[in-house]
Amino acid sequence: MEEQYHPQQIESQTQTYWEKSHSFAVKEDPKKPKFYCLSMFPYPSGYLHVGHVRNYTIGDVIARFQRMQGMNVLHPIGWDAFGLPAENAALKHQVPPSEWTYSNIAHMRNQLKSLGFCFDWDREIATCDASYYRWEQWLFIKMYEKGLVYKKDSVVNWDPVDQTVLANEQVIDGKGWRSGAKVERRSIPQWFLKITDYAEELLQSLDHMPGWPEQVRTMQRNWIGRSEGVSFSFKLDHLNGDPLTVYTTRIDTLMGVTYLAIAPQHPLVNVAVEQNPELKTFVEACRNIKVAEAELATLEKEGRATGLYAIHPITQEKLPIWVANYVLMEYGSGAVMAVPAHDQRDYEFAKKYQLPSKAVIRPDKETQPDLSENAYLGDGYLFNSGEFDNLSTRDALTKIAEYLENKSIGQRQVNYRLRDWGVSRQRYWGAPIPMIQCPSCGTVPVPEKDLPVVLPTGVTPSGASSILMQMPEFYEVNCPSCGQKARRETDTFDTFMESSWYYLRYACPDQNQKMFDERTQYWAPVDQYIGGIEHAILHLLYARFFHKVIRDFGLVKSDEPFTNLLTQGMVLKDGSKMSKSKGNTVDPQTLIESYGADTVRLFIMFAAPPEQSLEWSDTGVEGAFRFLKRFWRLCSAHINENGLLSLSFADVTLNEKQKDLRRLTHETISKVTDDLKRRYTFNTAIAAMMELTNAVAAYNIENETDKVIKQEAFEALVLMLAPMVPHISHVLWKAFGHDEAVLDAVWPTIDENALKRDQITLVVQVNGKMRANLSLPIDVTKEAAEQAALNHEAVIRHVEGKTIRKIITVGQKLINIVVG
Ligand code: ANZ
Ligand code: ZN
Repeated sequence: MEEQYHPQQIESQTQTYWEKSHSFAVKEDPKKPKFYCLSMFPYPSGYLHVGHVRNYTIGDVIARFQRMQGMNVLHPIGWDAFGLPAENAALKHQVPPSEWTYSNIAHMRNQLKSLGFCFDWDREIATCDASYYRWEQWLFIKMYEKGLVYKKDSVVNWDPVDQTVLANEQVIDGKGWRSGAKVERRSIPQWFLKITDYAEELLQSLDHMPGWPEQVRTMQRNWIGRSEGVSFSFKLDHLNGDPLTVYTTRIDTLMGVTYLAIAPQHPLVNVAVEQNPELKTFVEACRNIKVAEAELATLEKEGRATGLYAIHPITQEKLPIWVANYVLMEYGSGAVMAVPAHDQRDYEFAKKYQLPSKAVIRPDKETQPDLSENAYLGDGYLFNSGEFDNLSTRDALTKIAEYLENKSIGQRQVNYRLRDWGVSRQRYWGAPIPMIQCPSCGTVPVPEKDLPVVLPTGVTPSGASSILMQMPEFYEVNCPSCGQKARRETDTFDTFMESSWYYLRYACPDQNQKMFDERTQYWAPVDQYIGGIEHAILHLLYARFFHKVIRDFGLVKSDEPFTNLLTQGMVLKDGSKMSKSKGNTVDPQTLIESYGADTVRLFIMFAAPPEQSLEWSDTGVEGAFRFLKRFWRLCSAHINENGLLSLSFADVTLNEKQKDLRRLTHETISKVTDDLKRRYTFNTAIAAMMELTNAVAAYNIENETDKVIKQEAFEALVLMLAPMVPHISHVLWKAFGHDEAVLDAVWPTIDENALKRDQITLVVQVNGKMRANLSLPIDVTKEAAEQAALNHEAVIRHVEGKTIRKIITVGQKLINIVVG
């Protein structure tokens, strides 16, 4: 056989074989255990980047390994094909977004194939196909009927020059990306999904997801942000309007309230503004700035007195009401009871505007809280609190809540930081929202028989705003209910909608009568999901939400979509993230062309464990290439020199050298199996295989049995390398005389007999310094081992003339002789 390694030839030959034999197609088989392995699908931007290659290589290795373990493996791929970049590219190059998208898909599909990924291409989906999004529209209508969908006014970024709504990423320094005009905030009606109905379950399930990294679960917990508190009201002084409701998690500080703060959008502000033009200016300025929750703590606190007062429910004291920029309208009731002594934001605000502060919690019953620099946030005991004095903060939380509940002033309440999911986008390149607005009937969902609402393709945008709004042939419809002239919704879905259920559709992509069928029951849930940490919150939370909704519609049985989650680390170059703007990207295509896909795959899996960041290294790539070249040469030389032998050891007695190589072979199988199955430390698996390769290379053949033993090691290596470097393994496996393809071969089994040792290696130290290595029978006694150590000439030299004070023996590993 050929002695030189020719990756291009090997890879194209192997890929042709896979294609012809339809090797990656998978069928449901109830007799076989299933394994669903999924890497997050890509956005078809045009070219694969190294991050993609890492993502799909990890998934491919797991899928191939599980297949060799006898599992029925589903390993699909598709395209997250809607989204803004297609519209931007369309504007720039004057091509329809659909054309741009599908030609990118065609190119990237070839790139994926050239990397040898074992995707079942029969199941490929593109979310911009009407055959895909029709079921999303169907589900949305089902959710609408169930009360999980509603319409509400919500703020968008409005570009006054381009007369269009901008996505957040199109707003640069507060200005429109194309027009440069100052972006305004406008409130327009938009569709929302009631994810908050599932907040509690989404939170609770996190406790029962051992296959997810703790870090991701924590991020999701924080995002859901459950808090337990009290909601209660303050009567207003001299005003007979509604009382002012606040939400607090620290009702124990009730007696320390010195003012109230309300959000600039709070309805009560409108009352105050009427008499106060200066206040009006302030409030309007605040309303033009969107404050993200993360900024609240560091935000420069601003506020104005409203001139209104409220009455403290217990002391009946008059408290001023302020408008403050650090209070969010969207959380709790949009109003807070301010306690400068015990809340840091209130502390800073009170300091700035010289509002009074009253301490009511002290660390113990003698010490005053230190308020010189910061609020006192800790636990302790109440004081200055009348009948509640001396209660611990813990007890006070219950006692005061009960007090307010008994007087019907307030009630305990659970709040979530999680907001409902706004899914409307004023964009063209997305799935149309299947709704119709009729002047007489109001909102009417598109009837099921009229689905899908197909997005018109083949059109090229001429300006920044959505083409749909300029297409009467799209939006002029008759009301499905009364037949009158009505208007179709021109907003499209947030693209997170498509990625929230695609993993279920891979099970039955050709089903055109319903969303899912019994094949979905067979494959769901995903056993192993792989993707970037940047999706830790939104994508994964939305998919979990959809899964539970779909379960409640009776379409799947499991409670969660992804049993195990692996979040892959970033690919870095010279210590920083690869990016076009930094000019430090690596093009996978060039690497494949010069080294072959197997080298790229091997380097990526060897350079770092999957969850850590991977530092790109050209010498590392070279090293991977050299290893494959050498491995090929060793295998071909072995076959050319020795021919093929049958691997049988039944009636031969092995010598020590032979036993050693067999032991190493089977120890390596054991280690690699564990690394690939349980630990996902592919790098250490590869290191172990490289060590075994070195041992085989150094092994001299002296008789027929040596040949067999060497071949056993080679064949085990070919099988174990197959998930990582499937092309070279495919060809070598055939060369070792096997009829079946390596991807269908059975993973090597461990021969327990080969692992047994009849010798141990003992390290002998004198005063902690290594002096000798002893090879002794495994059943040697402690005394005999110590005697053998003392008899060793190197030991004698260091012990001579000295007194032996102590001999310390550590298992069958080490003997330390202490002399003085
Ligand atoms: C009084 C108080 C005293 C508070 C104290 C804290 C410490 P979590 O735990 O995140 O739910 N808050 C309530 N609604 C708010 C809003 N719309 N915008 C900004 N802040 C708001 O936070 C609840 C706490 O955040 C509440 O408890 C309230 O301040 C504030 F020593 O009430 B606290
Ligand atoms: Zn109607």
